[in-house]
Amino acid sequence: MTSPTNIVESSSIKNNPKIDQLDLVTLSENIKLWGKALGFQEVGIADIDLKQHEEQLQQWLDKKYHGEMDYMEKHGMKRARPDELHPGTLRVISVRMDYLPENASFAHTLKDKNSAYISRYALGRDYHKVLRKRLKQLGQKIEQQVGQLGYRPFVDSAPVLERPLAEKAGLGWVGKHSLLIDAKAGSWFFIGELMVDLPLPVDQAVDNQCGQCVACLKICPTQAIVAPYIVDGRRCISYLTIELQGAIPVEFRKAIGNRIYGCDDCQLICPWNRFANTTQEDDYQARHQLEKQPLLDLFSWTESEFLSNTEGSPIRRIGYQRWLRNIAIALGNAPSSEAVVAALKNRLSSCESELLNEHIEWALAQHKKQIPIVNERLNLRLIKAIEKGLPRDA
Ligand code: B12
Ligand code: SF4
Ligand code: SF4
Repeated sequence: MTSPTNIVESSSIKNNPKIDQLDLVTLSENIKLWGKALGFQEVGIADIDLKQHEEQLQQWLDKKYHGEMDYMEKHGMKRARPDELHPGTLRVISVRMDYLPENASFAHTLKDKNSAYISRYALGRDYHKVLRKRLKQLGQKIEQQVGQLGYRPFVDSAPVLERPLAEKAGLGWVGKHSLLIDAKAGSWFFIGELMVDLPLPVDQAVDNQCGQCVACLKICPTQAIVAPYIVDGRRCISYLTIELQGAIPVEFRKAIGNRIYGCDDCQLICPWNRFANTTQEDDYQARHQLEKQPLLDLFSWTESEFLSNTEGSPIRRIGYQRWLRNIAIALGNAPSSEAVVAALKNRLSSCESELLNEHIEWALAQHKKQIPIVNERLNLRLIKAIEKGLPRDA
């Protein structure tokens, strides 16, 4: 995988005595070993040339696919230029960390409309913290070997194009759902990067293996994958339930079903996830049985219960009102029962916020009109596919 060419290309580096004394091939092999010892399942190295992505990134922004995620355009083309983000960067070390918990209960929870479906990446500890800490440790380890090192860890929050970088580093290919896939591990993993000022040998990208498949485009409940490799963020349930601050557009509420935080459908239908391993990290195991909690139980949490039960979890950042907003939609999509209607009315009477009340009124109207969930046939198709293809996790 490693190409020993490309080792020293800039004159400032060539004249650097620190570099002359280093065996960069051995160092890169060691970096991969240290990364794996730190709990990363894969480690690869890429150069920082993302020019070919700049136009597509700009088109994506011009179409406003980022919606309210202002940070996406704020950094402009810096996102595609790691050396502008962290001056001196020559290589990006990309890492992968698997997060699929034991007993993912995908089909079980998607089927039971009285239960809440939470994206499986969000059931345990916030991954930003886990990855950043380990990446920092990797940076320190490299620094011990080479003396002074310029490095900076990035995980998600930073405005860098993580998937194109990971693809370059040989960690997998970007699938038509826009996520990175590894042929042996599927896509249930996070990625992170360590930018370094060392001219390490780079890895080679792997071939895209999506072929003629379009399963993810077809299964998406809100048609957010508007073309192969292009996701309109504003339509994605992950954006609607996690990123969007205000009201969730009515046109998407039925299709959201019981997904109260994120969505996994495009990954669940992907044939490459049949080969995925469960995580080795205790931190990503579900807390408080969040993989299958009844909606009514979650809706009854007080704000202090919400804060204590989501401590250290990525869920916490949406805050209590948006948490209730999302559950109200799922309750609007749940089978009608006295208990559901009573819980909604009870919250309405406490008048917590205009945002929440409007969603509760919408939910109550669904029970009055007995409006069925749109895309339910799609959902049943997905459940069948999970039960057949992912029996261990169903
Ligand atoms: C913003 C964001 C979102 C947004 C927008 C999603 C999106 N597809 O862009 C929302 C909130 C919707 C989202 C949802 C999710 N996200 Co998110 N998200 C990000 C974030 C912060 C930035 C992504 C980004 O840059 N988008 C902008 C577009 C322009 O970039 P892009 O899709 O990579 O586009 C490039 C290519 O597609 C290509 N391209 C564009 N057009 C075309 C056309 C052709 C023909 C070709 C070949 C290529 C091509 O060029 C583009 C520019 O380079 C990254 C972390 C990061 N910093 O990278 C995490 C990240 C992508 N998310 C992640 C996850 C886990 C998710 C969810 C699965 C969470 C969930 N379960 O709910 C969903 C999946 C939804 C989906 N199908 O994408 C992981 C993905 C891990 C993996 N295996 O790939 C990341 C990498 C976070 C991490 N550090 O692990 N996310
Ligand atoms: S996460 Fe869900 S809503 Fe978003 S693109 Fe994938 S299937 Fe569609
Ligand atoms: S479902 Fe099919 S098209 Fe979509 S990412 Fe997976 S292999 Fe590619």
